[in-house]
Amino acid sequence: MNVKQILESLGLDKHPRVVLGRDPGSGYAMTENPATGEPLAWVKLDDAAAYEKEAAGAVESFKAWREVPAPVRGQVVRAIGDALRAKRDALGALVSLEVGKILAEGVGEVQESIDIADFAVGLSRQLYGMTMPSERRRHRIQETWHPLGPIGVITAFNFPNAVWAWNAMVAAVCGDTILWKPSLMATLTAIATNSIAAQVAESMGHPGVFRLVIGTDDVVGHRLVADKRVPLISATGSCRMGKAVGAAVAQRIGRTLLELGGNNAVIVEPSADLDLALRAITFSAVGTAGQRCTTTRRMIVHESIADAFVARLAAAYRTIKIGDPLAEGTLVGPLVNARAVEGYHHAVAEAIKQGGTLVCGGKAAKPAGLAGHFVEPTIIRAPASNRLPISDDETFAPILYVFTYKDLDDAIAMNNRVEQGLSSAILTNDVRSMERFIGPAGTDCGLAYVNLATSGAEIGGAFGGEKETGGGRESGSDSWKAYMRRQTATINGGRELSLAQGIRFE
Ligand code: UN1
Repeated sequence: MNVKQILESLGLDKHPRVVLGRDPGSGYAMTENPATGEPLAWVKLDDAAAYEKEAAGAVESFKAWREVPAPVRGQVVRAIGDALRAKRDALGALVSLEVGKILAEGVGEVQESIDIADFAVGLSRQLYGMTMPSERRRHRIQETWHPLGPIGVITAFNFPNAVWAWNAMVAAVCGDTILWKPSLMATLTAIATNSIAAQVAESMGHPGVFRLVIGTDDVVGHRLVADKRVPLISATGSCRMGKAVGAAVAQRIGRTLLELGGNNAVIVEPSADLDLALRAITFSAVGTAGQRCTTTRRMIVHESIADAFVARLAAAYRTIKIGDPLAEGTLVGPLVNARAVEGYHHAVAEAIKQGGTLVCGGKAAKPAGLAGHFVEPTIIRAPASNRLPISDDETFAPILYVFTYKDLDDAIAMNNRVEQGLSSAILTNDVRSMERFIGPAGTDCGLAYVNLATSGAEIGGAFGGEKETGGGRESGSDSWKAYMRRQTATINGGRELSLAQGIRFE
């Protein structure tokens, strides 16, 4: 599909807030094709009044939606899943076009949204509460999970479809309405995605459940975060952004669900299947051009195998095809914009200044005919001291820092040394090492992988991390509880008043 076909297949060429081919001036944001550096479209921004209209609308729609039985809400989500299935390839291509991930990953991302829709359909019949025995005769206690309210969902550019779905599909079956503020770098994907969900819901008699607010932080972001009508803000992005959002929402005693930066490491043991390790680490380190929160950024490899393994990894890196994300055979597309390329160059220069050795990569890439934001996947070895301060930062680019270890405890300490706590992995065939790594004194991250690398979670588990990653859990397992309010009801089925704790009040 070419650009025109992709936009047309999703109705974006006719969408009232999208302008193609000319800059309409102020009040619009340009979204760029990162592979060419050229504008794709201009998207109308919401002003304060437009925000207010959507926020007030989300409150109104919530009043009706919360009383729709959860399994019926599940049927709406089922139909949205089907609509996403029907549009999967087109939406996946749009994701590739707008944020530069390769087509297989763009389509994979929409598949992730379909998967969470399926999960949410089942969940709609399983919003279980507990009952517990009362200490009083003929009394009983039950917990019920009720819809929470309009949910603010703030998403980053790198998963412009799936991270919305993790939140929106689950929140919708929980009876919440969704106010989505997407990244300004991925507005077309957001418009296409939200339109699909909103149209399906509306056609089934439930207008206004899925809403989109597009705007700058000053106009839309700050309003959403400060909005007392929005009891939960679920935000994905940098640790810096999350600290600001967390503080602002805490000011009004609102709830947050934060999924922030990662600085994910893999430990490679001498016992590991190194062929498997090579493929797993390459995918996690260079996939999505290093722009996943789960990207492998650090490799901690046993000193006895380090030289040979790094050489093999570098040889694999040199064969990676960098280029048009929509073209078959490409494994690495562009970074999202020119600023990301600056961040890459800065990190590479700092690492070298700090005593790191460039093993491969380190430069901008220039695939034929494309003037976009391409860089070479890069491996940098830390000095023997294992000190490389730049590796403490999350640079959203395909840079892998290599450290060595002698003793597994030291490797685990290195894994845990950073401020972030999202994902981690060990490649080993030694059960004791595995158990140590995933045990209570092992990795401190929310996600732990064995004989896989750090990216590519399935939707069924709870996704998120500790420390500066924010502590939130999204997607599967019991993450749904974040989107509901718990009521503990005590019911007296008898004729007597008896007080808890045996208190007599006569
Ligand atoms: C993200 O980068 O914000 O585990 C999410 C993964 C994907 C999700 C990444 N399923 O890599």
